[in-house]
Amino acid sequence: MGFWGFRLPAEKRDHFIITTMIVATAALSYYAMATGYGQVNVDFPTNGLDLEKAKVVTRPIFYARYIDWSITTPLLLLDVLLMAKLPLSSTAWAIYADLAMVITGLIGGLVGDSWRWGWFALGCFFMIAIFVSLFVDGAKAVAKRDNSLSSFYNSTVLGLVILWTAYPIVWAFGEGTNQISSDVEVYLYAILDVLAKVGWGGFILYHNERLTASYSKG
Ligand code: RET
Repeated sequence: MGFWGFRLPAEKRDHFIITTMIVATAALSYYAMATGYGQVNVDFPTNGLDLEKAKVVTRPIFYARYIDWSITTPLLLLDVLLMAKLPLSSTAWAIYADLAMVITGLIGGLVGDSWRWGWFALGCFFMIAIFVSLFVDGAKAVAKRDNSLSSFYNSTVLGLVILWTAYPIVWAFGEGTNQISSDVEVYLYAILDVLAKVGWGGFILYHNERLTASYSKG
């Protein structure tokens, strides 16, 4: 994909370069996980804060995934933020909230006791903050900048919201409560990653001409 991108004139390359970086990062992270790296075993009680008394379960936490997300999710956001061309402060806020969401999720996964739910709640707060920036500020900015792009922008943001919301659900049943095994969790995240990176990113690339034509307008 990246190679096609380099054959395009510079002003049409943005989404290709972003998607190449996303897919390359995912490949590195899956390579690490497939070869047994990028994971730690965490002991956590399934029924309370007290590690001494509770039933303790050991579960692998794939921290490589969070390193992957901390690089790829800001890039995915950039795909839509490019359309909105928000002021730098709003773009920086969305990216900050995104990193905070991933890092609080990682800490939550590593914390052994029920305090992990505090980290999870913070992660959800940041995810909602991103959605608000995209749906409220971003949507207004696109409508003002190039109204003909509005419905495309809104559907890509809606797709993002639906796909991203599935991640904390998998987290809650997997890392959070151990209701689903680590193997099933690996499959579910893999499906979501393919949809969010290749499916969603590919949809944006498919519309690259139209998007870059709009950017050159201002
Ligand atoms: C965590 C747990 C803490 C609360 C929330 C989470 C959200 C994660 C998301 C991940 C998205 C990843 C993508 C990867 C694709 O390449 C960290 C699971 C809200 C939204 C889109």
